[in-house]
Amino acid sequence: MPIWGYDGAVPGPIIRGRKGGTIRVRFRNELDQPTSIHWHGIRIENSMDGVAGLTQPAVEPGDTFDYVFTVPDAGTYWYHAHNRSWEQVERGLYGALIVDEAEPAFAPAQDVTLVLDDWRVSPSGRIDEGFGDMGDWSHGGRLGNWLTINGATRPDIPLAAGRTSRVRLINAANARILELDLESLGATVVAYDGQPLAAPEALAYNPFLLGPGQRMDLLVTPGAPGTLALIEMSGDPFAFGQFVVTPADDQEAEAPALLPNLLPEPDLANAVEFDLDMAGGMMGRMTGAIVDGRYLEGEELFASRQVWAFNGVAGLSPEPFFGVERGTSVILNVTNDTAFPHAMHVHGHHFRIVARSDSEIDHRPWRDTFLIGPTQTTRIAFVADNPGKWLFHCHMLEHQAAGMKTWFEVT
Ligand SMILES: [Cu+2]
Repeated sequence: MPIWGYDGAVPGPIIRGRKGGTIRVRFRNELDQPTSIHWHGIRIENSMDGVAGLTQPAVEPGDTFDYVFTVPDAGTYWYHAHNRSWEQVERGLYGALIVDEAEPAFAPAQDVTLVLDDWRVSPSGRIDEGFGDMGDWSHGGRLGNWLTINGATRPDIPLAAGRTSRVRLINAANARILELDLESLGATVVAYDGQPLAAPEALAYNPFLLGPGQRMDLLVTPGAPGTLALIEMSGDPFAFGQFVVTPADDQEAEAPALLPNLLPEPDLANAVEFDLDMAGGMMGRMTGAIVDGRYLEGEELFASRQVWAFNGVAGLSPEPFFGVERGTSVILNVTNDTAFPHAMHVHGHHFRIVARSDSEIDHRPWRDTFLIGPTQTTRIAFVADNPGKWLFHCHMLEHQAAGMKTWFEVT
C-alpha cells in the first residue's frame, strides 16, 4: 500500500539514543507539502519541538531542517509529523524514539518496540482518501478499519520462554483509543509515556486503554512455548498480532524496576491553578466559539471547520492560555464538556494526574498524554520548568485540526 514514510518506510527507522545524550537528525522534506517533526514526550529544547507555526516555520518542500536536541529521560518516545498531522501521520509519518538508560537496570532477553496503528483502508486496498471529512472531525476522529504492528498485518513476534523481555507499545493511531487485552500476556507494566514506575505493577484493569500518543512498557515472561495473542477488545475482540514463544536454554531471575528519571515534583500547596473547559463537537452543548478573533456560531462555525474549543476559543489565539515563570508549579483543571473521550497531550513536560472528577488519585505515574472521558474533570500538576511556547492539545488529530488546541508560555 503506498504510504508516506520517514526513509520511505512505516514506521520510520527506530531512532535510538542514550539518556543525557544528543540526537541529531538532518530532516529533508521530499513531500509536496510543508511539514515538521515533533519528538513526542521528550522534555526538549523549545526550538526543537517541531510544532509548525509555534516553535518553527513548517519545512517547505525540498528544504532541510536539522533537529539537534538532548534527551534527558530514558524511555519509550516517538516522533511524528506535526503539520497537517491528520493527513501526514495517517499516511505513515511516524516512528519510535528509544532512549536507553545510561546504565541499564537489567538486560532484557529481548527489547521489542511495537508501533500500533489504525488505518482506514479503502476497498481497493489503498489509504482511504477521505481526509478532512467533517463527520470525522466533529465526532470521534478518523477511525480506521485495519490495525498494524510495525506496519505489518497480524505479525508474529518472537519471544523466549522463561525469560523476561521488555515490550514497548506506542499508539500511533490518529484517533483510536486501543482497548488491549494484556491480561492474557501475564505482563507487568514498568513505564507509562516513557517514565519508569517505582516498581513493576500488575495491570490495574483489562482491557487496557492506550490512547493516541500514549505509550506503555511491559515486562513479559512467557511460561512455556506457544503463542500469546495481542487482542483488541473494542467491538468484537480480535487478534491483530501474536507473540510466538520459543524455548530458551537458560532461565533468569526476576527483573528489577527501571531506574527513575529525575523530574521535578510539583508543589501542590503553592501551585498556580488554571481551568480549561473543553467544548464542542456533535452532541455537545457548544453554540459558538471564537475563531481567528471573531465569534462564530451555527453554520458559520461549522463552515470554518473549527468545531471544538478550549475556554471558548477554537485553535491557537495570539495570547497564551497561561504564562508562568520558569519553575512555577502549575495545576490544570481540565473539564471535558463534550460527548467524546479525548487524549490530551502536554508538550515539553510530563505531569502527574492528581484527581479525576473530585476523586483524589493516589497512583500518580508521570504522563505526557492523558485520556479524559465525557463529563470528566481531570486535575494534572507539573512544574513548568522548560522555557518556551508549548502546545497543549487533543492527540486525536482531527480534533486538534478542528480547534482542540491551545498553548502556554514559560518564561
Ligand atoms: Cu479529542
